[in-house]
Amino acid sequence: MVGDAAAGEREHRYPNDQRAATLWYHDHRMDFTGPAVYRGLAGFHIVRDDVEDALPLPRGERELPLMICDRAFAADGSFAYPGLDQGMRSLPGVEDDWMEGVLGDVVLVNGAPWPVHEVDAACYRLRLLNASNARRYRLVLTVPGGPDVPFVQIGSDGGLLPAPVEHQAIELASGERFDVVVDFSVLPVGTEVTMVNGLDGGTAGRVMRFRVVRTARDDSRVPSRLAEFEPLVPPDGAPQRTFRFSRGPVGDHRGWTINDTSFDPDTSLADIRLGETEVWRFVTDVHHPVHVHLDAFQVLRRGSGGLLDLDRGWKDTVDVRPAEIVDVAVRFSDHAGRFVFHCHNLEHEDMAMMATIRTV
Ligand SMILES: [Cu+2]
Repeated sequence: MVGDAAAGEREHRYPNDQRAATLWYHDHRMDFTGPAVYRGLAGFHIVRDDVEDALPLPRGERELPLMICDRAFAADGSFAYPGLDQGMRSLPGVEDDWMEGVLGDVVLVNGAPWPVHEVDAACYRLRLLNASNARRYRLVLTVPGGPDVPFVQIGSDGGLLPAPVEHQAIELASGERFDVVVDFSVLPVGTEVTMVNGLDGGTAGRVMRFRVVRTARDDSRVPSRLAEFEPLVPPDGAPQRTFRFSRGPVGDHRGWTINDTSFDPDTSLADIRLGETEVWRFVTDVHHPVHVHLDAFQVLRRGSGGLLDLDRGWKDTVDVRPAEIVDVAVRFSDHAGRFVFHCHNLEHEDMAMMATIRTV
C-alpha cells in the first residue's frame, strides 16, 4: 500500500490485429477521465499496414500527426480545470457553469500554443485529432487574399476511405480523427497558411499556422483508389437498438444519462452477438459525440437524410448534433466480454453518460 492507494500489477495485451488507422489513447479512469486527459494523459497510437505503406502518400517529415486541444491556464501557468474535487478522489464532475463541457481559451497543437510549422511547397499528410475535452472545431486553411486551401480526406477514425474526398472545411468533435492531405505546392514560397476554427470568434478561433519556406521535389500523390472497403449492410431483421443521450439526474445531483440511466459497470445495456451486424440509433438533446469501444462502425443516415460527407468510412466516434437522430451499423468481430460506449465530451462522460455492453 502506498498512502491509501492499493499497489498491484496487471498485464494487458493489445494484438493490434487491425487495419492501419490513426488511433489515440488516453486515461479512462471512471469518473475522472476529463481532468486526467486535461493534464496530458493522452497520445497518438498510429497503426500501419502493408496496404497503406504501398500507397504513394506523403511520408516522413511530410506526415504530421496533429493533436489539437484547448486549455485554460491559471496565473502560475498550471492547468485550470474547474473540477469539483481537485484531488480527483471522490467527487466526479465539474462546477455547474461547466456542465456542458470544459472549454479553454488557448489552443494547443501537440502541446504548443498556436504553433507555426515551416513546410516545403509540397503535399503533406495531416492526421488531425480533436483531443479536446469538449470543444468542437470547424477547421479551415486560410491564405491572406487568396482562396482557402482544401483538405483531401483519405481516412477517418478507423482507417483509409475507399477513395479520397475533398472538403473546404473539416468539422470535428471530441475524439474524432480525420486523415487528410494538403497540397502546399500550389502556393508561392513565403505564403502563410492559417488553420482557423470557424466555430469560435475569440482566441480559440485560431489553431496553428504553416509557413511555406522552400520549393522541393515531391513524388507523393493521392491515388483515386485507396483501400478495399467493406460496407456494413444490416440484413433484414437485424437487431435494432435505440440509445437516448440526455441531461438527467445522477444520484442526487445533475448529470448526463443514456436511456435515463447513469453509468453502472455491472449492468449491461445490450448483449450483442459477435459477428452480427446491428443498427444502433443515437438520439440527442444537445451535441453529443458518441464513441463506441472495441470495433469501428459505419454511419448509415442522419434523420431522414443521408450521411454527411464527413461521416464516411469506419468511424468510432460520431458527432450527433442537437436533437438529431443518427443510425449507425455496428458489428463486433472478435473479443467477447464487457466493453463500454459513451459520450466523448469528457465532462458528460465523467458525469455518467456511459453504458456497459457485453459481446457474447
Ligand atoms: Cu455528451
